[in-house]
Amino acid sequence: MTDIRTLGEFIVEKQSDFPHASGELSSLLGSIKLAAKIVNREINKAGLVDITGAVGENNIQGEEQQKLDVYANDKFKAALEARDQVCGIASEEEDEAVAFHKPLNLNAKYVVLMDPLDGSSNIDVNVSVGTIFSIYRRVSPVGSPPTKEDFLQTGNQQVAAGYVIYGSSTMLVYTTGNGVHGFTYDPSLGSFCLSHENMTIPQDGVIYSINEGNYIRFPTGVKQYIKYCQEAVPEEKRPYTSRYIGSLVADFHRNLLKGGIYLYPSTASYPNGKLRLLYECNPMAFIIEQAGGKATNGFQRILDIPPTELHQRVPFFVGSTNMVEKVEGFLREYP
Ligand code: AHM
Ligand code: MG
Repeated sequence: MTDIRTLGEFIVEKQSDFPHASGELSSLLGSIKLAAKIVNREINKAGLVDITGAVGENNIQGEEQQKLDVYANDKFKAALEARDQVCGIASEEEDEAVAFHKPLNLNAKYVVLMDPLDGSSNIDVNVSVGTIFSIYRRVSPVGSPPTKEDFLQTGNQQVAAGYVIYGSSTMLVYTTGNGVHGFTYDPSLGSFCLSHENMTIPQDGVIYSINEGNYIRFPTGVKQYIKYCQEAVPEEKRPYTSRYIGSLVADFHRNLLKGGIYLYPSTASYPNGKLRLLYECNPMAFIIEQAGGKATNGFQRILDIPPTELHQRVPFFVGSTNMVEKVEGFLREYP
């Protein structure tokens, strides 16, 4: 047997990285791991829905079949409530933050913000989707329900963040502020196994990821950057390669491994960009910075933007440091 290290073992091993670690954060990550396995199992069966009963119909137990994003939301929420380390959650699938009311939850130190199934429109066509999560220590007193201030913390206060990619294989990638580590799911073992320790993103890359269908209403600086990407300058490896899956987690994961930039600027339909600061941009920004990359709204570090509302959107530029700085330069030049 080779030296397989499971996610559970790795988390325990790394627990000493935290001052005053008491195992609560490890247990919390354990609930995320469990929910990810349950969601993974369901996503793998997604193509069978037409055979076993379409969404909106009743299954054999008389329960209504749920859309997978609602299913994922319910599973993550239930797993987080069950282990008593979390006093409440906020989710892209919920209008308001959800407080957990059991006495043990009221005494818990953490809140979790999540996008339970990002890119869910891709499921019907068998394209990768993901879960994104972000963990904060509450600022309200323990023993009481969480408050708005617990959820509206600035990204630089995150204690952990990560994502699960349900792709050709399923992976969980996370950071607690001591590097970024990736684990690949082995279905035969039922375990996430350490496959990518200390992930780092190359400072430069040749991949740019953006929905160019929105080009006409992009800010001029972004248009100029796209032109720059497309120019033929062989000694600078340009033209770059365009790759856009339309699943943030999948586009981000590829760029993290290979080097590249993901851009979602303001568009005609989304004047503030489409992606949500709390559920998508902050966790991905924490991960990319820990991997040596950069994340901004074009002008300001994502992790320093004070949130004003739960479902707030921001323009998002994330990836290899030199590429993000290049687009920032164009945005400054063409305001
Ligand atoms: P969602 O949270 O509603 O799934 O939307 C987020 C997704 C991202 O995964 C993806 O990068 C982006 O929306 C794609 O948007 P578009 O189709 O406008 O390019
Ligand atoms: Mg999303």
